[in-house]
Amino acid sequence: MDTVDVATSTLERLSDAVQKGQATDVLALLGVGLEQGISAVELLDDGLLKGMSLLGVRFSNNEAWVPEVLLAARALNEGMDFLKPKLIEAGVASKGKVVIGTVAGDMHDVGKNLVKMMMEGSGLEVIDLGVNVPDEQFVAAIRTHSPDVVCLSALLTSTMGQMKLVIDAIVAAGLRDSVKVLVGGAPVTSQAAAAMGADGTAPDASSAAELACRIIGLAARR
Ligand code: B1M
Repeated sequence: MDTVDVATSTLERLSDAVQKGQATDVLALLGVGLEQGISAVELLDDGLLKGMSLLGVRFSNNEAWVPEVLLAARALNEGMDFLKPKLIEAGVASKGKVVIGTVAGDMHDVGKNLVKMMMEGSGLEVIDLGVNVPDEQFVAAIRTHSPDVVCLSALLTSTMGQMKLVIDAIVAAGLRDSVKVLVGGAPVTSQAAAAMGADGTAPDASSAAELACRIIGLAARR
């Protein structure tokens, strides 16, 4: 096998291990991939995320079920944690502060974790409130941390409406002028973001990081 074939084989095995929820194999293959000279971004995009995307199609077609998807998400999150130091340059001073969370009723965290990682990679300090975060917890976090930006994530059509409730709660608390609000996740469109009163949205993790940096008035690191 030549070098390209070796890399392709590792990426395919990585995608496969994510789909099967085999966290130990995922970590081992990431180590192998790095040794083979595959970049962390490639391992993320063409291995880990490709696996979740393929499983997502099977999930949509009722060919995969919640327990399998949960295991895959756990393997994916462990893999992302492993790659984090490679994706984030060490010693970057904070250029701004972000509070991020998945809104109430929604347990999806893979995309949110990726947005967090990309933002950290852009030199932002990120306070992660986790998943299923109630409105009042976002409001309390704004009071406690005084972030520049709050990022709301939602993956379900049914929880997208919850984002507006968070923004309404921020307005009601008299904090709306002190913070920018970005929203994102698969069902969120620019029109929906504008209608709920957000300052913006981004379709993926890197553009979310760029947007946050831009909104804070910084040039996102490339
Ligand atoms: Co769920 N799920 N899920 N699920 N799940 C989806 C989202 C779904 C599209 C699958 C489908 O049926 N086709 C569907 C939603 C349909 C809809 O409402 N439109 C769905 C459903 C229905 C459900 C349940 C209701 C299923 C059930 O129980 N019957 C249930 C709901 C639970 C709940 O939240 N209350 C459920 C449960 C689960 C699991 C727990 C099993 C698991 C989540 C585990 C976890 O996250 N720890 C899960 C998963 C993994 C998925 C799929 C397969 C993959 C999601 C994912 O991780 N994608 C998903 C199908 C799919 O997406 N193809 C599906 C990878 C991730 C990197 O992408 O999250 O889109 P994503 O994030 C992107 C962008 O959206 C964006 O950047 C990220 C990176 O580029 N982004 C932001 C995200 N947040 C952002 C915030 C920003 C900016 C950008 O702020 C500024």
